[in-house]
Amino acid sequence: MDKKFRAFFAIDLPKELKQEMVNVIKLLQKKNPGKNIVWTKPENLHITLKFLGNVLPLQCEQFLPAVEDTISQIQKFTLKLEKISLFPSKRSPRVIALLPSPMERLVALACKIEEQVVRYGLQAETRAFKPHLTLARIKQKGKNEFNDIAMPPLNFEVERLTLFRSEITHTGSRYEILQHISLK
Ligand code: 3AM
Repeated sequence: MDKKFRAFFAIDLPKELKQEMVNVIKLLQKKNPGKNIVWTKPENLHITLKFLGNVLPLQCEQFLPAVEDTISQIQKFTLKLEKISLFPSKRSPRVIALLPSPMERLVALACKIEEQVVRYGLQAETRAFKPHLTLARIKQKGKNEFNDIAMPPLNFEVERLTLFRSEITHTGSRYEILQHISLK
């Protein structure tokens, strides 16, 4: 039997948008130097829809056609990235993220994916799904002052989802594209 690997479904960002995000990250870095902040590498910028955990190649072969069938019936849509948000709280943030809207579209996509993958033995998420684009993780515990920036709203067309393989290395996560799934 082949070895399990870590995988997740996400919305990858178009190249041009990644460049815009690099500019946003640079502005944020300038306003928030130091502080033990690990900024997301441009190639890793994504919006997670469903973290699958460790999956077998055989499981992937089984759920992928089912996910493709469902997702290919959903219309493409425009996503707006405009608001910077801090998780879990403003006073003691651990994650700096951008909130995409309309969130309902992403929640619907995540539900559709989950409906299919649980049929093939994967776990349903117990926590509420809050769509976000992680810009950085703050490694410092406790109260952290965060300086926000004004940013122009960035729009992009969501035309496909991506199944990523994720590997944790000593220099951070490394993501490999396994499959794109186009929306209608
Ligand atoms: O979209 P972001 O970067 O916030 O935090 C992990 C990352 O989310 C998340 O899956 C994305 C790709 O690695 N993740 C990692 N482990 C997870 C878990 N056990 C998880 N999400 C839910 N449960």
